Amino acid sequence: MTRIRSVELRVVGLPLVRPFRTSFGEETEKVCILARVETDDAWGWGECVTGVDPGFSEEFNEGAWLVLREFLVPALFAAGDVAPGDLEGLFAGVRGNPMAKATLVNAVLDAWLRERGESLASFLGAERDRVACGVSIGIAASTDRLLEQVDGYLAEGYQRIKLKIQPGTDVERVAAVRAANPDILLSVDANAAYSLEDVDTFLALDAFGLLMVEQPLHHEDLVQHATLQRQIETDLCLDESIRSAADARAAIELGACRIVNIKQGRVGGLLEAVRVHDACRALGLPVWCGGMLETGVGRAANLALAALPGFTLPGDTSASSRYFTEDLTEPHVVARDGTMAVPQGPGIGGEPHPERLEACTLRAERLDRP
Ligand code: NPG
Repeated sequence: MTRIRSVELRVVGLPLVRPFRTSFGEETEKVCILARVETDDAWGWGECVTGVDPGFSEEFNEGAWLVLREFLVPALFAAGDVAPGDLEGLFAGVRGNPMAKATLVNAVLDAWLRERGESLASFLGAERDRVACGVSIGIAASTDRLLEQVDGYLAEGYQRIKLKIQPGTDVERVAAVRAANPDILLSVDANAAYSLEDVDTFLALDAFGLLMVEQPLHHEDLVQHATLQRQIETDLCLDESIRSAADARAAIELGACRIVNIKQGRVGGLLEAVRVHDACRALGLPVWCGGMLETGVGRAANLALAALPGFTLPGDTSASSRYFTEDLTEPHVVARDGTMAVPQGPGIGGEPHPERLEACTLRAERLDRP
C-alpha cells in the first residue's frame, strides 16, 4: 500500500524529427500530458497517450487533462492508501477514458515499484531483456521518398517495416516497397480508413505476403472485420478496436482478427495490457506492442511490456531518435540487430532529465492531497 501525496500534471511539447502522417492527420510536434505522483517514499511517472486532436480516439489532451484534474486525481486522493491494483476500481465511476486512466495507473505503479526497488519488467513477468523492434512509417510525399525511408530504417536494423496507408495511397506503395525488399517483414496500418466496399484493395494486398493488415475498418465494427477476415488471406490485426481484454476476447471469438496490437495506454494502463496479453495467449494469438509516438517515459513502459512471452512479433518500439532529436529521458537506442534493451532499474527504470523537462513544459499544475 502507498499513499499519494501529490500529483503534478504537465503538458510537454517536443518537435518531431520528421512530420508523421496517418490516415487521420499529420503531426509535426509531440504534445502530451505527463503525470508525476509523489508518495511518502518515492515518486512515479505516467505518460498519457492522447494527442492534440480526438483523431485516433475520442480522447485528446485537453479532455484528458480535465478528466485527470476533475475526476481521477480527486478519486485517488479520496481513497487513502492504495495499491496499484486498486486504481481501476477507484476509477470505475468514470466511464471510458482509458488513456487518462492509464496515466495514473502507470504512475502509481511506477512509484510503488520504486519504493520496492523492483523493475516494471520483472513485476509484469518479462521473460527477456531485449525486445525486437519494428518501425512505423507515415504516409510519405511520394513513393521514392517512402523507399528512401524504408532503406534508412532497414540499415538501422529494424526487423519489421509498417507502412501507413489510406485509400488511394496503398497498393502501389506496398508493391514498390515489396519489389525492392522481397524478404522483409512488412505490414500496413490503415487506422480505420476503409470500408467493406474496399475489399478489392485488400484482395490486391494479399499478393504481397504481408505480415498483417492493421485496423482496416471502423474501430467499433468487429463484425465487419470478421467478414473481411473471411474474404482475405492476410491476417488482420486490431488496434483501435481493442480497448480491454474483454474486447480482445470478443474480437477473437468473432474471428475479427488473428493478431492483436497492444498499446497499454489505449487499454487503460499496464495492468489491463497484461490481461489483454494473457487473453490472447490463452486463445493462441500472437501480440505485439504498439506505440503512440511516446517520449522516453511511455517508451520505457512499452519496452517492459513487450518483454512478456506472448509478444512474439516485433513492436513499434522504435528508438527515441526515430522521433526526437533529444528525448526527455536518456534515449532508448536500437542496436544493429534491431533489438532494444528493456530497462532494468526500479519502476520504469528512468525518468525525465529535469532541465530538459522544464525546457519542454508548456503548462504544469500541482495537485496536493487535501
Ligand atoms: O512507433 O510510437 C510509434 C508510432 C507507431 O504508427 C504508430 N502509431 O496508429 O498506431 C498508430 C500510430 C499512432 C501514432 C497512433 C500516434 C496515435 C498517435
